[in-house]
Amino acid sequence: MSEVLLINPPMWSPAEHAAFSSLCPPLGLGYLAASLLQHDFSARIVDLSVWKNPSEELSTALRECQSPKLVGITCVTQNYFVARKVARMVKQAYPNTFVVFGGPHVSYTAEEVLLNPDHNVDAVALFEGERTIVDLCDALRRRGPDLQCVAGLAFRDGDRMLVNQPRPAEKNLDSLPFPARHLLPMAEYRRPGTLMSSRGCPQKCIFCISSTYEGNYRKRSAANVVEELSLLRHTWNTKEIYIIDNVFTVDAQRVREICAQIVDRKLEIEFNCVSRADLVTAELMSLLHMAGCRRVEIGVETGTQQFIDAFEKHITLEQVRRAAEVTIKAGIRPMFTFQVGSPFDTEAALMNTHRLAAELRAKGALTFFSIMTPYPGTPLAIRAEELGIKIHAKDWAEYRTSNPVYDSRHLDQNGIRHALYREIMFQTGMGDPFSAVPEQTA
Ligand code: B12
Ligand code: SF4
Repeated sequence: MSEVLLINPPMWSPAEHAAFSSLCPPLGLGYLAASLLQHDFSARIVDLSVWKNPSEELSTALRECQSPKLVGITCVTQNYFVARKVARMVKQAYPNTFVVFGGPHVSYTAEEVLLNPDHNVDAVALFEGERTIVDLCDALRRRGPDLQCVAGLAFRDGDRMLVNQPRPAEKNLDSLPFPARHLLPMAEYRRPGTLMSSRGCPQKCIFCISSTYEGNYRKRSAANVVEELSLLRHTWNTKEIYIIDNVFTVDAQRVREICAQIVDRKLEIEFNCVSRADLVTAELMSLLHMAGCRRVEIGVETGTQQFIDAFEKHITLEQVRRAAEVTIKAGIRPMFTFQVGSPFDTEAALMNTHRLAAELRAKGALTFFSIMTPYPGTPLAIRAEELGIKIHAKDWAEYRTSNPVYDSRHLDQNGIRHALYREIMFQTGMGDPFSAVPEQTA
């Protein structure tokens, strides 16, 4: 029997089997569980994304847990409605169990979550959750819980929502215990070796929630990161590591130290990470390669410089081209990511984007395309009217980055969808996106 049950709902997708199912462990729940264990609460994690029959799996877990005091459910925008179904099943089984939601979607939509007439969610943990869930468990353990003393919590009080004082983001990330991977079905993941060495981001690109959701950029020390890498390598026997930081290379000196320690400790791992075009240097790429880095992801978004500036991304197309050359020369394969359908995109500008991607592929880079999506909390969503986008989505499940949810001033939803298909057709050799529209001089 566990006092706390943490649940990752299955990913929903119109595709028969979501490509993201069972891809990576839900590290957020791993961190929450580790903090609970550290404070002597018993916890269990049920990752419904890995099992073929999630409802059956959930019923079994609920039976085995025998009336947990607290059930914590995580979700992103796309699977929010699945999370609600999970909450309903929990409340049907145990009406007195306290149900709390957390994660990037609900932190910005707490009122909608809590004031939903089904009343299956009692509270929402806003933003970072390690300290909040421990304080909440403490409050629930005491008779007559005083929820108002739990910083970072929003909760339902009759028909209204009360929001407590905000919880400051953890300054000392080294003080957090490593994720409780022993509570996760590690053998079921296609990429079990994930690690997060920093939180937040110093930039504030208008389509991204990372800088606001995770707050100021904070980093773990090199020694603390390498300790976890060593654990992944030796305890979990994972040679392939995915460093899932928003931007791993923000602090070049820390990256140098991490690389040196990986080599000194003979970890013999291969890893992927994320950088930015303005942070790529020959020296850093060469050190990363020596430490085992095989792929670096770099956001470009568009082939039009003035749009990059409007996204407040603070990189130049020149830096992108240089980053491709420098990275490839160091023996690392860069993957440049693009988004079609920004508020500024026109047919001609999209052609610039297709052209740039083709140019980078010709140099030996990989490219990945998605559709710009106004997730709650992003400046893109908050400034929708000013940016001239009309959001048509009626359901959060439509927010999938492969599905356009708005018309912009220049392109309707179909035009945006078409841009993604055109790129895919071009990449698979089924069409030529450059046939129709002349190059734009932006
Ligand atoms: C790794 C990753 C993935 C991986 C693995 C996802 C997984 N199983 O966790 C893959 C590649 C599969 C993936 C896919 C997608 N992802 Co993703 N992903 C990330 C990334 C980079 C890291 C997630 C992570 O582990 N963070 C570290 C932990 C510590 O943070 P956390 O999970 O947020 O949890 C903390 C708090 O949120 C809170 N918390 C979270 N849940 C709960 C629950 C309770 C009860 C409590 C109390 C607290 C709490 O406490 C935790 C500890 O502090 C984030 C960006 C980011 N920096 O977080 C994007 C991010 C979560 N992904 C995002 C998106 C959009 C997607 C996709 C929808 C993309 C797509 N369709 O193309 C899919 C959805 C699939 C899915 N079900 O997750 C968005 C979510 C935005 C939104 N509002 O939905 C993010 C924020 C990226 C971004 N900047 O926009 N993703
Ligand atoms: S897109 Fe990348 S660089 Fe921009 S705010 Fe998000 S994480 Fe930071």
